[in-house]
Amino acid sequence: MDALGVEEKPVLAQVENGVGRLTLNRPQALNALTTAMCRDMAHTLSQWATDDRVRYVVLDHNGRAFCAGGDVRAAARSGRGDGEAARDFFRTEYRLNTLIKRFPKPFVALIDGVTMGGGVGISVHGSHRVSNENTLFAMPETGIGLFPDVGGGWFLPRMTGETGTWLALTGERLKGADVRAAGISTHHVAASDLPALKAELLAGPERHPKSGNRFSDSMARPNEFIDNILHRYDRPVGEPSYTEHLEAINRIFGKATLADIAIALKLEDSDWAQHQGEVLATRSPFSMSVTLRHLREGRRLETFEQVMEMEFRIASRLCQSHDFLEGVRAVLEDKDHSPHWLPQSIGCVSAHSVEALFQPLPRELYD
Ligand code: QUE
Repeated sequence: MDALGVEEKPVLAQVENGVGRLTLNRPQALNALTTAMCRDMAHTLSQWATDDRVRYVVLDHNGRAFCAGGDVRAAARSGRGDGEAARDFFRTEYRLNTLIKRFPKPFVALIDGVTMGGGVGISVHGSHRVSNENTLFAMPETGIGLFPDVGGGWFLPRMTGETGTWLALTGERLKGADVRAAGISTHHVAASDLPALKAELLAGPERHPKSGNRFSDSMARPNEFIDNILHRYDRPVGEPSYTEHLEAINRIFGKATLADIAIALKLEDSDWAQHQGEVLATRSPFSMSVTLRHLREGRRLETFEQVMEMEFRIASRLCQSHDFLEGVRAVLEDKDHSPHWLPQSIGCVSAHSVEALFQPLPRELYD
């Protein structure tokens, strides 16, 4: 509600100057995505896909965070019951991720600030992602008993070497230029340049005075128009700050099983590896086992849609699982940050219980 008691829309949509602008507008919840927000954005984007007034889309946000994730508290509330609302959320969110992946026009996400989980899913699949020094990326789901969804099964195993496996299992955060160096963003700009960049993107192309309302030649190729703007603001980034660990990341996180990865971290003679091992020890063993299997399968699958179907099978079941409900309780509700995972250790996760999440769902759960 604003000062006058008027309900604020959680997503703002407008078309101006040939540009479709979506603005995440739930700043008090760090723009965490609700089912209604995902449905709203999906509805708007599917119209803009064929609307000639829209040459490209710009996604930005109000408040300090771009998007902290999905409304997982609501999903857990549903998961404590029949899980129907949680499945409705994941179904809607994944359809939005797919729409963005398949969007037929340029899609520019300005990932300024916290961009985690669900926030990654509405940006990383777009054609253009613009980071700055305030961008903070993570897929932190194994810390709440979930798994890196929203197309994590697609983009994580397609990152250099085993970088994606490392980020997915540990939930490690990437900051600023590292987001660009890792290929999560396509362009990296100075935060102080963002207002001017945004103004140029939203001003769209000049219109030809003689052709009335028709767009100028530059707008016949919106990709060139956008690339030209972004190129002028783009700042070079060097090697990622974790370059010195890449050899160990590829060697250790490339192991066949989670137990092998955990043991290899323990045996490695470096403070960095010891720290990674300590981080893994705080994450859900079941979630990490599911995540590793999910990324290996996602690397093999040929289409984004196949990955999203796999993710829906997993999420539909995981939303009612012990570790998810416990993770949300410990991290987001009680905030004691001491979840009691079941099973407690990596060695006790049964392959059968992991496998069960990947099995086809009864037909009626898809729609
Ligand atoms: C893992 C997650 C999420 C998370 C923390 C995790 C997530 C999410 C939020 C979040 C944070 C602040 C909010 C909010 C949600 O935190 O998905 O509404 O105000 O949305 O460790 O996956």
